[in-house]
Amino acid sequence: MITGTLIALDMVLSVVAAAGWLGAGAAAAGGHRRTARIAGTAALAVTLTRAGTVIPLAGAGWWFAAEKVVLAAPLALAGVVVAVPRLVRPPGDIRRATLALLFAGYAQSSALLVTVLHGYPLSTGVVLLALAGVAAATLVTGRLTGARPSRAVSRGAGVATLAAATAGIGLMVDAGAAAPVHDHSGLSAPAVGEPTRRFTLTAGTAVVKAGGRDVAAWAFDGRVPGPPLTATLGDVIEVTLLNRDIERGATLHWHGYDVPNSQDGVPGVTQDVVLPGERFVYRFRAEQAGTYWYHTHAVSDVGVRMGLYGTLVVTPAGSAPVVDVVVPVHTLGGRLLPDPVVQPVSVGRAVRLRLINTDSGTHRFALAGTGFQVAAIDGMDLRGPPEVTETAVLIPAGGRYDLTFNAEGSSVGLFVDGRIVWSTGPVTAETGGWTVLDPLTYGASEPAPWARIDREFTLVLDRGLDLRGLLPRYAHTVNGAAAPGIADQTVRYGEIVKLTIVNRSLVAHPWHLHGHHVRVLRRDGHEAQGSPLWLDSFDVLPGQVWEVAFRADNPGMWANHCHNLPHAEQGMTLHLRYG
Ligand SMILES: [Cu+2]
Repeated sequence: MITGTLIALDMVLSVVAAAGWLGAGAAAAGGHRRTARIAGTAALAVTLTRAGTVIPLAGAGWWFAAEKVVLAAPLALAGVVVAVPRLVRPPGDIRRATLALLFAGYAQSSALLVTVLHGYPLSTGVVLLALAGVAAATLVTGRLTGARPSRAVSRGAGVATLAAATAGIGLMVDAGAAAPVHDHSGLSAPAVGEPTRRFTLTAGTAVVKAGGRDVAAWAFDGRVPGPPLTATLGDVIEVTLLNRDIERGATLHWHGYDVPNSQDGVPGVTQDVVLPGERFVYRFRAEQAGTYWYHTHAVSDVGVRMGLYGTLVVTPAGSAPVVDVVVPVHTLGGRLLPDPVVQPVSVGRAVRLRLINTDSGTHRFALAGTGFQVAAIDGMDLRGPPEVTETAVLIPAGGRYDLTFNAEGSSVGLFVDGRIVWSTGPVTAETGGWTVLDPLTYGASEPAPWARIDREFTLVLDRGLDLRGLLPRYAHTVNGAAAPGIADQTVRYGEIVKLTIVNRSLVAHPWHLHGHHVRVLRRDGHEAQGSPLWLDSFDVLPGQVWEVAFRADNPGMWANHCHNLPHAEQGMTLHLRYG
């Protein structure tokens, strides 16, 4: 069973176990002997069954099971030890079993809350809070049911509960006090020479057509996507951003383009947000050929979704002529863009489809009517890509795939999630059952350009309660913390840095490091076997562990975040800084 399924299954089992124990306790309190025994026995069975999920989870990685082994298992065991005698030999009056059964329920629930609200890593504070919760609930129940222990025990337990709760809260607040403060005042744009490609993009509110309907949008130059930017390798690109009336501000981030830090377009980190009436000039040299895109990084979850994005394609000088088709896929006002296009291509012409996913979730692309090669991923050419047919590709949020083929007599059609978006003529195809390409086993391998790792970081992705703001929020977390409270990752120039990214949540997280392409080393412990993969956006699915590495060769302060942009805005953002 895959780890993601185990995580979900274990969650279901713990909910059922907690509900079973609490239900048994409630039934006992009501004097329902039979119901109490049935519910209690079922809860016992489910509690013990969890060994079958927790042990393999621990085997898949300590991150997946730490709090289950350290806290949930002992608590569950304590519940079983206390409750089982009351189930095996129930007292004459079943109401006298209430406290024992409820104790087992509190123990289960408390551990479940730790998994749901806190996750990894487990801290002493959280353990103390969990224990205090169980003790307090048991004491209160004891009082209410009259099964109360002696006054001394009760007073002692009360004091212990209070102390544990205080210590727990204290430790959590303390952990939150280390929030980093970013200073980006020292960064400036490097001189890169005279611009050879000049563009101006004006951000503003607009009404645009999507799927034949008028949709309220935020747009560059009144269109979604914004104007396509193209350049030749070696050009100096200069883009002036004007904000006409986007009240919440705008910037330009060059997704996947490893620009100097000062040009990266992250408000509060590399520049100030560009407010209505203001402007910002970006300038950088086109040093990477390939398929990229630009988008606002100000309130990015809203701004990008509303339409503040466009494409950036850089081609090598003198490259062979091809039919070059850029397909940025986006969901605007519930409608999938682009509208379907029919573009006849004469026989013998080479075609390059540049597929770009500008949404926050994964899209499935399928090319019907021809064999094709995946020539590049995230702007980087693949090595020795073989031709495939009837194969779909999954492109994560922010990711790009370049598909190439030679036009022959028959029509070719590109489908996105089963809907045609581009074709050379009439095409019908059922692509839903096609195999999905795994880029880790596609193309010809090549050893990594380094033989050492200088520094390692682990990022455990999860959900958790964030208490640092004015209002508590259920954040998307990294290592148990949410932005801006996640510690910076500090590297030195020239180091080879390895990131291990672990997803212990129930949803996919498309990971995106700014300013660098990372090379995929391993996924779930298996070596990447195909062409070297240099990615800037990759889906870390529930239960997956990705090991990637990069050379720290682009100094500055870089965002490192989930590209499901609502996740990023709800905490899943940290920073890589050069020290
Ligand atoms: Cu995410």
